[in-house]
Amino acid sequence: MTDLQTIEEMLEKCLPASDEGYGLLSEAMRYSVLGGGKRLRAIMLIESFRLFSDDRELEKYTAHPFACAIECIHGYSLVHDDLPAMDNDEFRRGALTTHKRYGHAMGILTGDALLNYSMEIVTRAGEELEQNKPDYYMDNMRNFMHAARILFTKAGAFGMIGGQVLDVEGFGDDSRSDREKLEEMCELKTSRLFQAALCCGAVLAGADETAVSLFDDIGRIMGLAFQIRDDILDVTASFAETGKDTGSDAKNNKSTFVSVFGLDRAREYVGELYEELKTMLGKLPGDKSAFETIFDKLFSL
Ligand code: GRG
Repeated sequence: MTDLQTIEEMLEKCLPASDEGYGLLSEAMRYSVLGGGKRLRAIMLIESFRLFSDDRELEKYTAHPFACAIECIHGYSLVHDDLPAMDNDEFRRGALTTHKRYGHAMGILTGDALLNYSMEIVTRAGEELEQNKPDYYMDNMRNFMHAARILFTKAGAFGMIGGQVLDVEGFGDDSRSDREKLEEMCELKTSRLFQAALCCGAVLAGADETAVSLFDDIGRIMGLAFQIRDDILDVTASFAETGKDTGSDAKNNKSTFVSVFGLDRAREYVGELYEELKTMLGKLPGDKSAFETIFDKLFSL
């Protein structure tokens, strides 16, 4: 499996140097992205690429920059999610949240900069592919553009940001059950980025539509299981285990899978989704051990 060290080095190299640019912005960008994190999305993007291609040169020019870009997007979403206008959290990854460390305005600007930087990384990678590997460029540009669209759409207004709007603003006049509403929000807010990671990797490697669509389903279920697990940890785990403020959902009066289902049923539900994920993985080709390890670690509660 892609090791954490490799991802850290890639991110380290790809982010602007601390003393570059204006004020403390580059330093705050590095603080927000490099300060720990499981790198799940980057690892899954690269692993889904490897399931369909063993071309390490193509991986370097396409999957690696996309992996950095998705971690920047994930980093920005956490920075903004922690802001006083949203969850108002003080700790993340065992350290002060970005706005607590650099101030509210810089929290907003750092998130903005990271989102924009993700697009800089992807577009720069496209140019580098054209300049350094013109034959690869001709063969792979279509997949590259398709992956870029997937990434930015899944993270956007009709994806992750849309989910955050539902989280912050609620559902208005909507007669569906709490469970249906919660699942819709979670599929947008949490699943979309996992789907982006899995689908981008597969598309960049030239996987066919059936495989990409299966990965889309896997990402959807994974996000659901991940969010339920996060809701469970919010009431059961300590700061030492999560590195962030626990009890945050109750503090913000949020409807969660634990408040809707109760703790036992929420745990059971994660187990059911975990089984579903393993069955879906079985339908993909090749060595899926990296995904099996990730799912075991996350979901065998
Ligand atoms: C602000 C537009 C905008 C979106 C925010 C991601 C998100 C949407 C909100 C985070 C809320 C939250 C805590 C959801 C639970 C799932 C989640 C994304 C947890 C954090 O992801 P990890 O555990 O983080 O992969 P690390 O630190 O390991 O990178």
